[in-house]
Amino acid sequence: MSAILLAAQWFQGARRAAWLSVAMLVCGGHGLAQAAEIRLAWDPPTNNTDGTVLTDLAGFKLVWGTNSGAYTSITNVGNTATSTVASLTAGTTYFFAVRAYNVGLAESSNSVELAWLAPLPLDTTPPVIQTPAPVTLTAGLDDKASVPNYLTTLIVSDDRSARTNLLLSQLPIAGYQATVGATTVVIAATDEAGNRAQVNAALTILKANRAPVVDAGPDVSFRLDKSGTLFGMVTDDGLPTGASVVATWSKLSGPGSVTLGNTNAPSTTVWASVAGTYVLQLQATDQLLAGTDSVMLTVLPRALPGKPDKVRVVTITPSASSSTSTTTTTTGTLAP
Ligand SMILES: [Ca+2]
Ligand SMILES: [Ca+2]
Repeated sequence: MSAILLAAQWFQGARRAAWLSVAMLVCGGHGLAQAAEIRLAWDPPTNNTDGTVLTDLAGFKLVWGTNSGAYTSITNVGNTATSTVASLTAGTTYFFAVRAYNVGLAESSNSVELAWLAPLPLDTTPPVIQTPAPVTLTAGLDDKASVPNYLTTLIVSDDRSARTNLLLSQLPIAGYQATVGATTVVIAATDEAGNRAQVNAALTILKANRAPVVDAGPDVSFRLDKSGTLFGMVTDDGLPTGASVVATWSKLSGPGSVTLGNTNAPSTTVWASVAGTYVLQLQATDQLLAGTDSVMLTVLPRALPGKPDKVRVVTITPSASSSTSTTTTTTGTLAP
């Protein structure tokens, strides 16, 4: 509320003009949303323009408009020095003046003009935030992922405050390393009047796919005429979801060919075509990533029968042509 002193030039009939002070009391209100009203008051004149005492004051007329000096509205308020103008548009500047008239309906000139900006109602409406679409990220091998910055693309508005004047925030903040699982990101906006709104954005962080873990088992040794057993092992994290893990044996090096009972079974029987040292690789893939390990085969020569003891004479039968009988002992070795 404020009191403003105005000066008005006062005319009445042929009497001399006189200056008088007019007090205009201003009170802005806003009983309705986006509407305002003003209560005006002024000091009645006491003299005519010629300096004589004003004795036949009959009333006042209040004029106003939205352009200075161009009054489009007028109200005869009668012989009272106050008036209220309602239903003014909030946020609009109005210009008011008042003039007096006497019983002869002679009017003074307008008082000094009063400019008044109809105040807007208090802002009690918080900003409106559009909830961001759910976001799904894949974690790194540390099972963490960086929280995105939601604020740069946030769709938010307010009835009064410009977007650039809104105070925006998000928690966890952008760049925070969130762990695998579901995370709720709270996004808030506060307007210039302090009204706050918030929404929850859904952030899902998926565990990273890891390659199958492959163990080709202990080195194997067997003879050529026998078989060996590979004790490989494959494990996987089950990702990608639904993908089957396929294991495959292959020969990396070795002098001959290798035959496996099942080339896709981590544990299986193995034969070799020739003796020697072989390196076999077991690889397993989950369709996206693969793991490998190798095992050494030592294929020993075929086992041979042990050689007989030395030859010895058991009996000697004289030949028909021989006339004498002789006893001898002979030794030898069998070829391996
Ligand atoms: Ca607001
Ligand atoms: Ca995997």
